[in-house]
Amino acid sequence: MPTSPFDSFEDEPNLFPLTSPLSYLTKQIDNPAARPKPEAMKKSSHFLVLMLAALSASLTAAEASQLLSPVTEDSDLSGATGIESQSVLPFGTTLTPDSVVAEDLATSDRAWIKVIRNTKNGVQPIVGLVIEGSALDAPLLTDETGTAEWSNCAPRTTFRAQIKLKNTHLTVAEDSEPYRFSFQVNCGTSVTLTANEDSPFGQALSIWTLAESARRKLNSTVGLDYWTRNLTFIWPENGGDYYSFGTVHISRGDHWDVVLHEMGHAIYDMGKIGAFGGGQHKIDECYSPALALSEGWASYFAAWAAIDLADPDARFEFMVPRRAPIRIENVPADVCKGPTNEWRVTAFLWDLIDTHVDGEDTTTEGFQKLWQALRGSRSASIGAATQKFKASFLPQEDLNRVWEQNFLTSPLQFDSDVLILAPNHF
Ligand SMILES: [Ca+2]
Ligand SMILES: [Ca+2]
Ligand SMILES: [Zn+2]
Repeated sequence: MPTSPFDSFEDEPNLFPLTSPLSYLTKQIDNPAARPKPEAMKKSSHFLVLMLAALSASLTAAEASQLLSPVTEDSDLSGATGIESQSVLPFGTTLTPDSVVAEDLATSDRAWIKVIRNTKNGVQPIVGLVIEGSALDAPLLTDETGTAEWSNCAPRTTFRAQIKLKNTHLTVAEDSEPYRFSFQVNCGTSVTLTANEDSPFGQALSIWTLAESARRKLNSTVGLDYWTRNLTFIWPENGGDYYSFGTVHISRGDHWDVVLHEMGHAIYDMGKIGAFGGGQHKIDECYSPALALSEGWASYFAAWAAIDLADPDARFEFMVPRRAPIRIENVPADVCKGPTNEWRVTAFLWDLIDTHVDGEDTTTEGFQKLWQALRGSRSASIGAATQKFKASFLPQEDLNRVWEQNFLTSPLQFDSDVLILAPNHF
């Protein structure tokens, strides 16, 4: 069994606490592969501290490569067009709905507020929006249909409703301030705010409802006790899509799979699922075991959050334009073979939880079991993660079958509970 390079951080309560010893911060910034891009540097409030720390640093490359990288570099996922097509929007943090329509209700003592987004796949409800206003005793919350009810209002009263894209766990922001919008609500009416698919309003609401829906799904599946800080999504990010120092950066809010992939990095980080490998990666190539695991797990999270487990052709839509759609139930044969490829890591994890039978895969374990097995483990590779699965819930034969089918390499071998893999597996 390989030694985890992160054993010494086992008790670190938070990956990037402001109170970290300088040496710990220093090691992160000194890792060339982990060095944030200029855009990330500008955004990071930790940067000055890190720079000061780096001045007194002297780590060997080998030492540096053993350390966690807090920065992901996902230019392959974004594609060139996704990065260059956005410029900083001129409206600040105030969003303008694409349409607002009010209709009279049959009853005069209540009002409905509905927020939706039109997409080519249908109408998407915007869930979990917090509606505030002077006429309200308590804030209202939009439900799974994007609707909130103002009940028992005094007939003919009216108020200015305000919505901020922020709750206890999430923020969607231009920089540090959350986006907001306001509109008038009259008692006795139904007001519907509609977003276009890729307008500024539509992109901001897309990020919000993707993240909030995934948060709710996590809450009902594995709980949220690891979610210890407000997770901010910065959009629009000209520097492309990446996760850096606890913050998610998004170039296109309407690209659901990339948004959820970047959120996946944050969940992986907070849940201490595995190591981060730094540097560039191309989805169809092989690289370091840690990079393949962190990228593969992030896409697996995106798939779990948004794709039907019974889908016979589970795939992403926008991710990696040069290869889109990225098919994860059936991986193309030309993708680099073996467990150091992120696409195959995603497909392997997906086969463990999906309900569609393909080839030798009949495994239908829950997301929860994989989560419990990996949570806090900071696994260094998919091989190390698979060992955890074997130890906690799945027989070796089943793992071997799914492994072989997805990585196209020989199955895992166990000898007296010690994992033995071909050299390139770690
Ligand atoms: Ca499959
Ligand atoms: Ca399966
Ligand atoms: Zn990534």
